[in-house]
Amino acid sequence: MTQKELYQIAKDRYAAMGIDTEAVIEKLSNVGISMHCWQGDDVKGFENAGALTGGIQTTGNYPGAARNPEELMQDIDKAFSLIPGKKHNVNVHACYGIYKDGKVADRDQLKPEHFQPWVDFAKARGIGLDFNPTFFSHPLAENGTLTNPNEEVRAFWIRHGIACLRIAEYFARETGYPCLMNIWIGDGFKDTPADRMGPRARYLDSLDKILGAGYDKNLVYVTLESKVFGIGVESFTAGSAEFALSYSTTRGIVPLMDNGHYHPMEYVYDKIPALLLFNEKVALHITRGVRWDSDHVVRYDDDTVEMMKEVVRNDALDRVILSTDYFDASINRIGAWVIGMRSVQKALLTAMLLPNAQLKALQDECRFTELMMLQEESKMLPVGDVWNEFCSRNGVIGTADWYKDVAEYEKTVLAAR
Ligand code: RNT
Ligand code: ZN
Repeated sequence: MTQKELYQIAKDRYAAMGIDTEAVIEKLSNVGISMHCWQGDDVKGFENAGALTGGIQTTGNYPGAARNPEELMQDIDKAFSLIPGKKHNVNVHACYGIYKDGKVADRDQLKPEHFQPWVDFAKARGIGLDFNPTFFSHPLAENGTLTNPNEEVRAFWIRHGIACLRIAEYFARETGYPCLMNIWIGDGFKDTPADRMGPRARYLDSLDKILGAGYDKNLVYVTLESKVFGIGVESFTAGSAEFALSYSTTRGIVPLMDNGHYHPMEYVYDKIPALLLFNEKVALHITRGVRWDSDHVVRYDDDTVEMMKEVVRNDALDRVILSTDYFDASINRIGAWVIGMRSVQKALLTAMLLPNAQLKALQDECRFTELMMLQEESKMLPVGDVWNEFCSRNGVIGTADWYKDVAEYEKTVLAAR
């Protein structure tokens, strides 16, 4: 049977359940996901800053990592050519500034001009850019950034935050798409602190000073990402969930949840609807933690599907900002991007192809056996045939054959690095 014939059968089966696959394909084609640039080079950036710090870690040394802006952009293009959907943003970190004369500007001296090649890249592809100040991998980050007890050091990082707001505004102005600027710091302590409030009070003050510099709220969505712990900061992190959520709620900025940043039995999918009741927008870093916040490549697993179900069935596609955040240096990095992005899309598709109204009604009518039955039986529906059709309409290969392209690219481009 051809793919078209398989799709036709799937379409009829879904139609019998009241689900319009044509409308779903159209809807999914319009969902943009912000793809993180840092999978391509293991979060190294272009500053030659040395080791990755801040309690995050990449493992593996698969050959072919991007070594400079040209290679990274070429690899992003390759990945995008295998990811269906209209327009996905690229999410850039401040340590990915591009210096024409080779002279790296320090973090508090960053200017829009250092990111002009990213703007050119985005404009040429008609996509948007998101941004992140980089509060790690820097000599002055050793004893904390926005929580640092040394006022001079803390002021340096505040200046960095403000410099990044200007770059985020520049991104939005130039590309025509709003720019999400996410604040995350790895500040914390390896061992039991003597003062848990002081660092948080300084963090709060630093954030107030950054936001106090002012920015165009129509252009930039500032988000704040919480975290439970990091490598080397196991006992305390300043930006805990309570801190970050209270801060974002009281300051009117957007909370960002990374699903690797909670205790293992805490689920971000359960938190999404709770936050949607109190926030106009909610942002996600979609990742996969294996035993800890390991930032493994996102897969089409229960966690991802459950998160996307909350977005879809609460009709919140325009309120939940989706971005990926993982880094695996042990496999082909373009493959890693494509697998992760497609997994999020497969999860979205699965959620869109569920009889959501019927499932909700069963819950409200307390028909819990039927609810469980239908939830389970729905898992056997031919999602894959709709996926293949969605991909081919978007000009990419739906089946495993897409990997041939990556293998070829590895042989012809990556092997020469
Ligand atoms: C770290 C956070 C953060 C980073 C990026 C590189 O635990 O998830 O979002 O991954 O800023
Ligand atoms: Zn994150």
